[in-house]
Amino acid sequence: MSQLVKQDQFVTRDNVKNLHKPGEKLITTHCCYCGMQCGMHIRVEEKTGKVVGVEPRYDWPVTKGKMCPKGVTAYQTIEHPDRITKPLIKKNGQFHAVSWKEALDYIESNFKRIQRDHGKDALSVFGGVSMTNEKCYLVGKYARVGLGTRYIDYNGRFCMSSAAGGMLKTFGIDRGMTLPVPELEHTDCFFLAGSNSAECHPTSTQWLWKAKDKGAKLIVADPREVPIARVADVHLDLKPGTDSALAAGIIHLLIKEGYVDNEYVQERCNNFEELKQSVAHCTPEYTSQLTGVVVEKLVKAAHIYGQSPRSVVMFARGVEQQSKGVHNVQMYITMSLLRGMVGKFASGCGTFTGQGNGQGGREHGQKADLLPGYRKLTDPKAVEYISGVWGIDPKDMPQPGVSAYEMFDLIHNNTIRGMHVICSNPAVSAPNGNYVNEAFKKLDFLVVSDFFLSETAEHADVVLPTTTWAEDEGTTTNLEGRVIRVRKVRDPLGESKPDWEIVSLIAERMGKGKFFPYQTAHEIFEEFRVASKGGPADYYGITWDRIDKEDGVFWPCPSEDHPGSPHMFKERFGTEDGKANLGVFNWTEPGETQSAEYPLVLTTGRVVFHYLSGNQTRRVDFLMEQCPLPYAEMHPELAARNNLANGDKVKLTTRRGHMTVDVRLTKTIRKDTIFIPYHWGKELSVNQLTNPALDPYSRMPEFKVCAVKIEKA
Ligand SMILES: Nc1nc2c(c(=O)[nH]1)N[C@H]1C(S)=C(S)[C@@H](COP(=O)(O)OP(=O)(O)OC[C@H]3O[C@@H](n4cnc5c(=O)[nH]c(N)nc54)[C@H](O)[C@@H]3O)O[C@H]1N2
Ligand SMILES: Nc1nc2c(c(=O)[nH]1)N[C@H]1C(S)=C(S)[C@@H](COP(=O)(O)OP(=O)(O)OC[C@H]3O[C@@H](n4cnc5c(=O)[nH]c(N)nc54)[C@H](O)[C@@H]3O)O[C@H]1N2
Ligand code: SF4
Ligand SMILES: [Mo]
Repeated sequence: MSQLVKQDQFVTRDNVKNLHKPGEKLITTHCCYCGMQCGMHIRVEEKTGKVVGVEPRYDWPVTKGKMCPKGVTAYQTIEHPDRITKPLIKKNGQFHAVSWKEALDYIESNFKRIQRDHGKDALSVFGGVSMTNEKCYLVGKYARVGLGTRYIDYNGRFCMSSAAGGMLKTFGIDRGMTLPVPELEHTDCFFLAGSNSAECHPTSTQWLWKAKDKGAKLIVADPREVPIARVADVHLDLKPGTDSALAAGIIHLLIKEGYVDNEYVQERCNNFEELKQSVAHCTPEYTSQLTGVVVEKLVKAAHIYGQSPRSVVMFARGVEQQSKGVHNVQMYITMSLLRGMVGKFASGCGTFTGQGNGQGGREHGQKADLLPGYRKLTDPKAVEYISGVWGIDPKDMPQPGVSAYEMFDLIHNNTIRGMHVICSNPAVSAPNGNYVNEAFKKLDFLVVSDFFLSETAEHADVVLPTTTWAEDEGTTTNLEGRVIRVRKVRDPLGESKPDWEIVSLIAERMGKGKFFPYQTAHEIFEEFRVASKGGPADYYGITWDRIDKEDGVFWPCPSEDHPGSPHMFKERFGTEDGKANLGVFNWTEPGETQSAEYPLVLTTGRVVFHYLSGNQTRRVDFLMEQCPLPYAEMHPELAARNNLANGDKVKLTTRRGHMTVDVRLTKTIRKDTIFIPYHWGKELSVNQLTNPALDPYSRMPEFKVCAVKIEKA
């Protein structure tokens, strides 16, 4: 993609105003895809009730009428002919449409059989966060109360877990950004690390352009010269897997050149002496050796960053999806703390939340060790409180389970026999794909809830048709921590049902119906407000009415008269002593390093035209015309050394698998690195190659670094 792309090409312009025609109504909602959660209206023909298009919402304060190519075409998935509209049961390798009663009977008998023969924990749930808060909350309750299993985890483990881990360790609370997005306009310097924001959060760039027009500086750390790096003051083209060393090198210079805000650090941070010692040897020369970034660029970046009165450090999956992801995040946050930025106007740091509800979805109990409100399952008080809200005996609350990838290990060793996948497509998106697909084949019984038949659903015994985001109402929490409203645009297509209703129906079949009495999503929101009350992610003061009146409400918001928290950490941090814990540098190599046999680095990620496993965007004609297939992005010199030309087929092999794709030449990537986007399945899935080395704290797999060899195919 990158070479062809010009800045801002991805964002709709002001001339699309007022797209709707007479006879259409506009329903105000948000895009279903990324964490920007762009404000939009869906256009519905009044006479027929048909969904006919979208119109950006100009008065939405975060995105101001801008949208990207995925968002403006998302409406085409709502009534798409590929939608699954009836439950499907697989018999003799073929799917057959059946009634809901038949599907539920089948699930009930198999779930009960598995639990009778192998115990409660033989069932598992694999969730996702393209769902509303109400659904995410209920999926957690479904696993623990409805099925009574400890094994639940979700696709956010592959997404936000290292950011969460780094924030928790440093700040004591994990809320994606410490400042609201519109304030970015008033920043003097952006340090973007491992974020391809022009392609992945395209509507965020408008704030950066505004700031740049006023003279703001931009530093980008990425092995590729991503679109936004082309307007950077410094592009730090580091070798994948070396972020902690890069941050340590910058920190070394900040300390040496006197750019540290000593008063702030003394008053508000722990560990400064330990940090200082740990980076004492990180001279520009040493840093350059580890990262591959030339000394001049390191020094220039440190001076620009150190001299800026207001700065923002933002990071994304490039630094987080590593077996050292948490440490990387700690080190980048530490850069922001040393400058005294966190808690101040137009300054601070944050992560670009990935999925639409990547923030809210990780707070309410889909994670193996968390209960709603970001409570810890290992904390007896939290278990007691949530048991009270749910009306169960605390003794019946299951223990913490294992992380998303580790659930596949438990399938391989026969601990897990049945799984319900809700809102995820791990057959494409989990690392070490061959192993993961073998696990799906091995399962005794697999249920998948989706509205399109995904590669994961192809393995299923039962597929349950869910509604899209436009056929139900509820809330999501955007990348800022702002809780917003998603509205119902039309009735469920065919016999599809919202996820909250589906898990309630199964819970009822498992004899737990009295814990799932809901008639509407709003009733679930009201319960979950109470469940979050007093927890770190406190939503108690947020109501749907307030969200409508106030353009969203930021958590924490402990009471209805509390204004919400657009800024975090103004006076104290969320740690016990109220101080932030600076990172202490500890260099370790990525899980896999280059060798004579595997001499190159493979990294993976996204293109602007597709979303995640591609199960939605691969069905939109316009997006497929723009980007039909994956490819291997590589430098012309690397290609020439391997006798490869643009468009040739290249075979890539790692210790776990191989694949063949087209070569795409570009000078915007390091000469030792290859990039492949991951939005396709089966033989086109780059996850056949990726390394499941996990971060010890967050259990995030190393999607961003592995060792690879290439040959002409
Ligand atoms: N178009 C589009 N937008 C999306 C999505 C999508 O699928 N498509 N998905 C959404 C989701 S869920 C997410 S999580 C976000 C992801 O948003 P991003 O994290 O911005 O996207 P990625 O492409 O995964 O990775 C970002 C960059 O990391 C760089 N990188 C690779 N290795 C390293 C490294 O070792 N260090 C550093 N510093 N950088 C490295 C890559 O070159 C890449 O440009 O996007 C969201 N928005
Ligand atoms: N190699 C590599 N792999 C990666 C990454 C990478 O950078 N490189 N990034 C990782 C990241 S950050 C992420 S977030 C994961 C995402 O990976 P996945 O979880 O697989 O992402 P999606 O494609 O969004 O899968 C969601 C599925 O649920 C369906 N769906 C959408 N909305 C709903 C809903 O409301 N209810 C239900 N029941 N179904 C719904 C969609 O049709 C789709 O099939 O991939 C990870 N995998
Ligand atoms: S994908 Fe993200 S940036 Fe694009 S329209 Fe949707 S929410 Fe906005
Ligand atoms: Mo993600």
